[in-house]
Amino acid sequence: MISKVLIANRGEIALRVLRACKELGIATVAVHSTADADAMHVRLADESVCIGPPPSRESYLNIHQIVAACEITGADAVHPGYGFLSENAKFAEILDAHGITFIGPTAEHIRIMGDKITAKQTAQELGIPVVPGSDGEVKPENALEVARKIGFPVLIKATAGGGGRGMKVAKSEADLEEAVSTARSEALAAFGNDAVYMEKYLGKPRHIEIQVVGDGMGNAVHLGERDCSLQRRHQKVWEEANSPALNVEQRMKIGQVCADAMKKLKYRGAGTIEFLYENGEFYFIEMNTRLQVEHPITEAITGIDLVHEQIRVASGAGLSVSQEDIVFSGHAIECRINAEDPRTFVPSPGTITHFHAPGGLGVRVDSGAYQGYKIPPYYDSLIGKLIVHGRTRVECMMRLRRVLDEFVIDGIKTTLPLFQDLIGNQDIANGDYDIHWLENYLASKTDA
Ligand code: MV4
Repeated sequence: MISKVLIANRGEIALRVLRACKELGIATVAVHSTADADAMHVRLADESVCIGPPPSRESYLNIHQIVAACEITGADAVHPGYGFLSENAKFAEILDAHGITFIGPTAEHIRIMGDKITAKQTAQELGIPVVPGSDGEVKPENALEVARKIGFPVLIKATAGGGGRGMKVAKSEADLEEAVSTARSEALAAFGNDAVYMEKYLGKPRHIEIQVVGDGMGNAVHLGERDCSLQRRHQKVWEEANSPALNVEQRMKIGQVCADAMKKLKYRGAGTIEFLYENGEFYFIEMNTRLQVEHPITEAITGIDLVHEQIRVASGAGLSVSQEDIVFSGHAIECRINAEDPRTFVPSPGTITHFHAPGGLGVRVDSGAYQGYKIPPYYDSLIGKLIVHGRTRVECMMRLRRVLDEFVIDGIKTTLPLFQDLIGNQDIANGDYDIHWLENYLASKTDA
């Protein structure tokens, strides 16, 4: 059994994990940089340890400091949250070597899915549909032959990339050589690994991801999908569960394919299998071996606490639910609230002078912000997530509109006005959008 969890993260996700630990009667240790000494999760934790100065590489990414904090406090488990060290296989191995439970997958599975070529090969072996493409790495000498087999347009991707980093489109043979060499040199510069692979480029897909949880012993369940197509520069802005594009049969089918794959893999912990969805077909692109920012909308429609499940599985207690126990009810939408100018998206750190979170049936606000809190400039600009649930998508949208008008955050600029704009848009009301819709919409507004 786990008795004390060190939360190796900050901001809203650190608070979210802390809440799950407290509900399970588990002691909590917060770690923070000198810039986060006043953070909400530090105030609410049983103990806290300052692990360094503001820069992430000297604090939240500093494995030695985090392990030392475990030793000092006697924490017997670490929850990594998302980002930072959450998908760092070396970190998972180091914790294992110290006899500290890593609340997440095995280092082996983190490594397999972190390399996008081995991730895709593994997905295919497990029976998950993938994007047509190269069978492994592509080099300048075989790129043309591979591209002709796939058919243009093709997309060149870095195997060490992910999240949209290091991708290059080649529309025709004329573009190919430069696209491959540019992708390789950018991958080498960004990730220290120049290996690239090639896929058929899908023009107008949706981004639909499946939530899975495995117990590491061959049991696994799926918790439905999330539609994350509304993104700007690979940053998700608005996510929905269910996807407006799927029906129940499609949901159950792709969900079962993913759950069966995780059983075969003996996957341990929470994971997200990412697909592009186009013309009724799913195409695997990546798997994330961590809890995702947008997990609360899945919790809203299933009633299952995903961090409880992560902690149960990490302690060897197995899943609390079988697939038959999981009932999907209603519709949920998450809006990511960033401390940014709503038009230019330029970060807007500073002190929050007024903070009033909305409430009522089906309303959840995951945020560590409070009146008087100073948003530091050192980290990403997410200051909170607004999650709204309704029995139907229409009810959810009606509630979201009311909640957006009730939310007060003064003293800094936030992206709340963007959502007040989107909630009144006809395409959004119809759920009629793909991965390019938001950037096209924003571009049309600045052109106007
Ligand atoms: C693609 C694609 C089109 N065709 N792969 C971007 C981030 C990473 N998850 C994979 N991404 C894409 N892969 C093929 N074969 C388009 C994207 C993409 C994208 C995917 C999901 C959500 C937003 C996106 C924005 C731009 C490009």
